[in-house]
Amino acid sequence: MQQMVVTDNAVAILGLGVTGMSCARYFKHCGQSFVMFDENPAAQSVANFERQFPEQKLVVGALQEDAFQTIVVSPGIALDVPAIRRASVFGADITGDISLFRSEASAPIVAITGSNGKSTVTALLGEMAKHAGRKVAVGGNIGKPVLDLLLDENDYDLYIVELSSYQLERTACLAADTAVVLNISPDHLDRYANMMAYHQAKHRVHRCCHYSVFNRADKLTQPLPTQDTQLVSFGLSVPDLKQFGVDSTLKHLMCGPSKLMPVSEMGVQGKHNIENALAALALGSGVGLPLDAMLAAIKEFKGLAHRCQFVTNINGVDFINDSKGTN
Ligand code: UMA
Repeated sequence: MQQMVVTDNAVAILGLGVTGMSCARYFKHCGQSFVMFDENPAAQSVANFERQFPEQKLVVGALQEDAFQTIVVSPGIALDVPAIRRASVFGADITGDISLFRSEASAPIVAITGSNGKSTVTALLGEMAKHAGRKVAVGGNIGKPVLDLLLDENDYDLYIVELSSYQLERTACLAADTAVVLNISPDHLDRYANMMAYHQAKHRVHRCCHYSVFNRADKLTQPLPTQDTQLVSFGLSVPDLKQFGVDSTLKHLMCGPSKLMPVSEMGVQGKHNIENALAALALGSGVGLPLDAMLAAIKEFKGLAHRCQFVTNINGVDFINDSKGTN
């Protein structure tokens, strides 16, 4: 990994959660000192930080807004709080871990966002890439912070990252090789002024992207076409040439006029999972995954625990565990 571009010591990290800790590991690796801020850290997090970074300062409290050139803000912290706004006026670069990752990552990036299903599509695409023999790293909002992927010893040739609107809103230019907004429904409206602001945050995933995927049934997912971007759609309808969909009886996954596999052979069932599989096929095609490897993964994939997970059927009623789903 290359060295960080920041040359002076004026770096702050806001938020001592998993993102903040991954930023701390990253800066330490780069030989960059920093100050960590958290308004209300867990006692265990403070102990971990002090043990792992005894030479770095931890401030429990608000940001000193005029003291830093670069401020890396954890996703759970809103950007419109007064201290961050004032720091921006003082000329600080307000950023997030995804921007740092973008500037260092040398392998192609597939970026997945949406209101629902993003963890499932991220995990399924990861399985497809493994089936294809790729050295793939999977992370982001799904769990493992992206900067930790850079610090892994592995020589990855593909990154698959799930991104939340919080992460995207502080990422200047993602320039993913392939990206998707799976669907958009009202979410996180405690953090956004209105749906438009949430929509705009999600669509940052397409900035400078080479191959953008969208959901034909959800117009809000469609990016504005640009000259350099190839647009590919997926949806529960009969697809046009080179698009992904199903036949009119919903019995086969299709690419254009070609039947890919019977829906009945999928490892997970339900219309939402057909959509997830089609989205993953479209994304995988964008980074050159072979069709046979992708279909093999769809057959084997059993879904994620606690996400639309079939539990049992009692007296004809299906019981589904979706306790980890966003909505
Ligand atoms: N904090 C402050 N001031 C604040 C708010 C928080 O100091 O105003 C501090 C807290 O005291 C805490 C730290 O910030 O110590 C937590 O930071 P964080 O909320 O950014 O959480 P992380 O632990 O860094 O986890 C984040 C994501 N969390 C959120 O976006 C809220 C995780 O997504 C993600 O897995 C992780 O980074 C790695 O990328 C979770 C999530 O709920 C699963 N995401 C939402 C979703 O999926 O809908 C967006």
